[in-house]
Amino acid sequence: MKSESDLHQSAFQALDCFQIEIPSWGFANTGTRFGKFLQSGAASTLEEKFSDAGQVHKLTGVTPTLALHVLWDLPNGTADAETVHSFESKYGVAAGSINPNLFQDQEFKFGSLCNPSKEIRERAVRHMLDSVAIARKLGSRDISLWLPDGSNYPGTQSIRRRIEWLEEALQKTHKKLAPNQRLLIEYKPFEPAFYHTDIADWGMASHLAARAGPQARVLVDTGHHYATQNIEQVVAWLLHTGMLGGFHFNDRRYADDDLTLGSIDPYQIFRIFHEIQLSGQNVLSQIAFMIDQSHNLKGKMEAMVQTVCAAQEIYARAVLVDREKLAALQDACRLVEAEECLRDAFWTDVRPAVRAWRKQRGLAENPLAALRASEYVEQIRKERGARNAKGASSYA
Ligand code: LRH
Ligand code: MN
Repeated sequence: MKSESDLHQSAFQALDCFQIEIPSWGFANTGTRFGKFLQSGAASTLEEKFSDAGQVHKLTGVTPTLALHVLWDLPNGTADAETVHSFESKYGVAAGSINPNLFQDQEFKFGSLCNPSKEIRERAVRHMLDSVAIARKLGSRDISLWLPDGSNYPGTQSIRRRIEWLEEALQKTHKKLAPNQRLLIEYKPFEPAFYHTDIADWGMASHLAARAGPQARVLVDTGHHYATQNIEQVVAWLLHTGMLGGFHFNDRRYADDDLTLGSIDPYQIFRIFHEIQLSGQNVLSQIAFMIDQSHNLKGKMEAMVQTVCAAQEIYARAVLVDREKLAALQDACRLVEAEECLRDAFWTDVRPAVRAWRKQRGLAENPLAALRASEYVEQIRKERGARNAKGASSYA
């Protein structure tokens, strides 16, 4: 059995290869259908989003990439590549996953890749191919697709024909991928559609990824599950079948609430990280850790730094599980001892170890306190306040 210091040593090593991608839209003024509470320091230009991401990476050392949403961040498509490269070198953060926007154009009212109109489907596929071309130009590995497509009333759309159109569209997209690129398929059970959603669960996403081609994988957004669903079991199956491509981490009390990771159920994220640890370190490079949150009330910079720190701490705890001992107790059906073996790690306060890891890497031991001391938030409030008071141009 591993000694205390061995376990801590493994937490240190684990933290060395822990990285998490942050979303550009996490810095923007976002809201719910009932409205937006504008923050004077919110980012709305791509440069401001890179600046904020650069600050988070400077403080935490583990967020080297920024997820971009095509129509929100790259309205000129591949023509924006030079601008992106200049921001990458200026702010020390690289463009990460490229997220197509197939959910805001009026013509996608009855669907995009699944729309009954062949013409509209072709326009949606073109947006997918543009997104692949942008990712190639920026050197991004992942094209991360979420589709709102679905319907609101029984009988109003053909679920079967939409599956065929989707398979066709994803195969066309997969054909355009460069050898190092991946197509991540994100599922969601409902919203904005409230009768059927075309990619509603992991099984559908897994089938579509397998049918699209060998570089397609499934993306698990932790907020995209029914409240009663066992998410770590879904993760175990996707790891077992080799179809897990990555995560959108957030937390929720009810549905797709996009709250900050670990704020409601930190044990949930711990159980997911534990399943990943059971697959060993070599799968890590194949699993994209990304944050997908909407900071409607919390200060956006604070919420992002808080989230990254929480993810590090919960990840380090999952690494502490004595998996050898646990496997023996599980197979011996020593239930309480097995449960206590898992919970011991969860209840271990790793914060001193994580602070020590940060100190050893020349990083702020307490990034949230360092953010406050930096007065970065005050600075961006001054710079952006007047503009933001007028309300933002695009959704994020
Ligand atoms: C959909 C989603 C998707 C993003 C969006 C911002 O709910 O999770 O990943 O495109 O949020
Ligand atoms: Mn998501």
